[in-house]
Amino acid sequence: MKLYGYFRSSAAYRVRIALALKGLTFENIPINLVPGVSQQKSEDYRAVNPQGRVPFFEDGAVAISQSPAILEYLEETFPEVPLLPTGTADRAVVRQLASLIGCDIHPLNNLSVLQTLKHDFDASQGAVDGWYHKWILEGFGALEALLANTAGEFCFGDSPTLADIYLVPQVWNARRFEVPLSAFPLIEKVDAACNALEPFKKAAPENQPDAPQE
Ligand SMILES: N[C@@H](CCC(=O)N[C@@H](CS)C(=O)NCC(=O)O)C(=O)O
Repeated sequence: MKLYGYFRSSAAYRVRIALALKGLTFENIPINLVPGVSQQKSEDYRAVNPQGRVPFFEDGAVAISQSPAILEYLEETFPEVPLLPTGTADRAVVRQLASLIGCDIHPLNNLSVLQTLKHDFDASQGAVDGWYHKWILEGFGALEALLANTAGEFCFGDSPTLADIYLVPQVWNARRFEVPLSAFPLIEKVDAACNALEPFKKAAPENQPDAPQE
C-alpha cells in the first residue's frame, strides 16, 4: 500500500490513523504542500491525482483519492479492527460526527480556500485567521453538544471510531491556528484519550518523515 500525503494534511492524517489502528503498514510518499513549493500542483503528481490534492492511496489495482472513500475501503477490506459500531443507527451517529468535521469544517478551512481568500480576495492575514476561527468555533460548538450524548472515553462510546479519526486532525489543526478550545471540554478530553494511544501517536504530524526535525 502507498499513501501520498503531507505531514500536516488533516485528510492524510485521517488515513494514517486508520491504517495505524488497523495495524497496516504502507509506503509513505510525501507531497510538499508548502505554498511556493506546491508539489501537489506539479505535472508529475497530477498524473497520479488529477485533483492535485492529498491524500491519494494505492493498494494494488485500487488507486483512489478522497479520505472518506479511502477510509471506507480500508474498513471494508480490513474489518478485523472495526472503525464503526455494529448497529445501523449507531453507525449513522458516528458518520454524522465525522461528516460534521469532514463536510462542514475542513473544506472551508483547507489550504486552497485560505490561499484564495488571501490572493484572489485581498483578505489580510487577520481576516483569514478570523475566517478559520469562525468555522472551527461554530463547528466545534455543534460537535461538543452532540458529544454530550455520544461520548464515553472516545467520540462514540469507549473505543475509537471514524469520528475520532476525523476529530484528532481537526483539533491538531485548530491548535496550529491558535483557536482557543477551552469552551470544548469534551472535545479536548476525547482528543487527549486518542493521543494517548500508540496508533494515534504513530500517525501524528510531528512523527512523519517529512515533518521538520527539531
Ligand atoms: N475531501 C478531500 C480533501 C482533500 C484536501 O483538501 N486535501 C488538502 C490537504 S488537507 C490538500 O491537498 N490541499 C492542497 C491544496 O489545496 O492545494 C479528502 O477528504 O481527501
